[in-house]
Amino acid sequence: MENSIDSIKNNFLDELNSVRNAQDLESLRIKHLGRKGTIQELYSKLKDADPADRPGLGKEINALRTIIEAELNEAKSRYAVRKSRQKVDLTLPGRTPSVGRKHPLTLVQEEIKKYFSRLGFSVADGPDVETDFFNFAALNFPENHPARAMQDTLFITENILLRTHTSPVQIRTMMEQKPPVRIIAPGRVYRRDTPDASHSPFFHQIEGLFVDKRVSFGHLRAVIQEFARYMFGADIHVRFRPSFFPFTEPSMEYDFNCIFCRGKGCKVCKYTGWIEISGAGMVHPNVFRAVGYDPDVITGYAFGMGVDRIAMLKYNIDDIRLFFENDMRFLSQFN
Ligand code: 2NL
Repeated sequence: MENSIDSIKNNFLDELNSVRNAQDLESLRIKHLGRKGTIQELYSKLKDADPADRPGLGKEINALRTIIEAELNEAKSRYAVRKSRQKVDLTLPGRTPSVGRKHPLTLVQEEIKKYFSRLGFSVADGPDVETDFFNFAALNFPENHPARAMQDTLFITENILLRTHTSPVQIRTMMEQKPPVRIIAPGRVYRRDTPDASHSPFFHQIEGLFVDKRVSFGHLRAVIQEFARYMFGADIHVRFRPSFFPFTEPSMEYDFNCIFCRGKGCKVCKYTGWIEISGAGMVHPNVFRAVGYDPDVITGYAFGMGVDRIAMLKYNIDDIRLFFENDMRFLSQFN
């Protein structure tokens, strides 16, 4: 009995050495650990042994079984690694990495920035969370004036709010720099609005500001007119309408020829031939006072434009919410 335990062990180790694949290994396992395997056979022979020797022999058989199990397991894991390596087919074409793209709003924002940087404007930046002073008071919104209600502000505290326009960036810049100032302020702005196809509680604006001596309304008109041509084509005309903002005087709103019907009248422009873009005007003297400029010497124009709105026109998109849902089927169409 003792002899057969030893010879089974030696046989097993020899056989293990000549295992070449998973099949060999499995046959070896069945041969020794299977229901009719050598280990089971040893256990059944145990009852023929001298009762005095049985406990010792039992221990030896258990020890052998443990060794066989451990060796087989180790060989199996070694073999599994080899198997998975063999599976790599180096002739297969690689997986195409999915390349990121710019968001349509980023593309349009970059295009607008390019136009203004050619005219000498630099880009200014500021916080989304603002105070009443920078968002309202410095822009000549009187306290408790209905003009504040026009803005549908999202307040954080009585004094802290989410900016409703990027004008605070211009206020901060003017307080830090002396004229001339020639900047655009692109960024996200917030309003208390229920989302629908044309409203979102946040959207994107680019405001421009040019401050120097002897800046005129004519300069402003020319810059906007040229912008329309740059963005939508040489045949686009601009219409200026009188309007009111607390921070500009005089103030105007401006429309572009409908880019779909070129002014003839269609569904998009509601058969008017015009599409509203945004507002502009000459900086109000009270705004200059708030930032410490002398309104008797310093003049300036300012304008706003909605990036989302321009992107919707450019790409013929009829729902602003598409910009914020991050659906790859939508976003992957822009390059
Ligand atoms: C609009 C379009 C506008 C301005 C923004 C501005 C900024 C400063 C001073 C004066 Cl610091 N104006 N920005 C001017 C006119 C229009 O945005 O429709 N806003 C309600």
